[in-house]
Amino acid sequence: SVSLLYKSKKLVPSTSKPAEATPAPSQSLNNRIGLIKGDITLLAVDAIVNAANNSLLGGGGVDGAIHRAAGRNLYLECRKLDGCDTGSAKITNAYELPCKKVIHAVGPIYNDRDVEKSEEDLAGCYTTSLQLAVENDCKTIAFSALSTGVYGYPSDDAAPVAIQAVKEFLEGEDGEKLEKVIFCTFTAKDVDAYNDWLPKFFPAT
Ligand code: AR6
Repeated sequence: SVSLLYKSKKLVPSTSKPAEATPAPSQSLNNRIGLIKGDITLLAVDAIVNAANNSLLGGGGVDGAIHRAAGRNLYLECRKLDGCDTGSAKITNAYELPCKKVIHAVGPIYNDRDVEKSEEDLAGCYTTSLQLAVENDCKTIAFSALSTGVYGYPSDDAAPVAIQAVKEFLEGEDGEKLEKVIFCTFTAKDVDAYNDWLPKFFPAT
């Protein structure tokens, strides 16, 4: 099952303002961020973001789960993509998954001697994925916690990089084209990290 963990307190506009008033950007942003815990392969959003590797040919963790649930046609499409650079992403169809598209992002293998490069590559995954979503008319997108499994990125360091990149995108030129960005966590350490960091970037005023 998939449980909803984070929901902005401000779901409806304050009655103290006229109904036609445009909500402040920071206020409307809150309603467009979600946190859940569960299996990303079950989500019927427009796009889910896979934690892939440079080959894009599958692997363990969430990548394995996505390929198993999507079926062999996903593998066959991925074979045509010629891999993907670290810090970037490519998009495919979703086949037997309930979502419409799969975005395969290649997070960095965490390097504690070059944290800046790890941060840059991780942020690049989120920004590229959001851009691909917009270009493909995907309005709802769910991210797995990229790099925080096999690739060793500490959850408490990865979460603020992910949240900051998403916030910047939502505030940017194409941000309004996205209705909902969901962080899909799977383990307690990631749930804890997002519960700590989300209110700092998206305060529920
Ligand atoms: N739904 C959502 N999240 C999941 C699921 C799931 N079904 N299964 C695991 N996670 P990882 P990485 C979480 O290791 O660190 C693969 O072999 C997991 O708890 O899947 O980016 C690839 O092919 C963790 O928080 O990806 C690459 O070679 C998060 O997904 C390599 O691992 C990411 O963990 C990528 O490593």
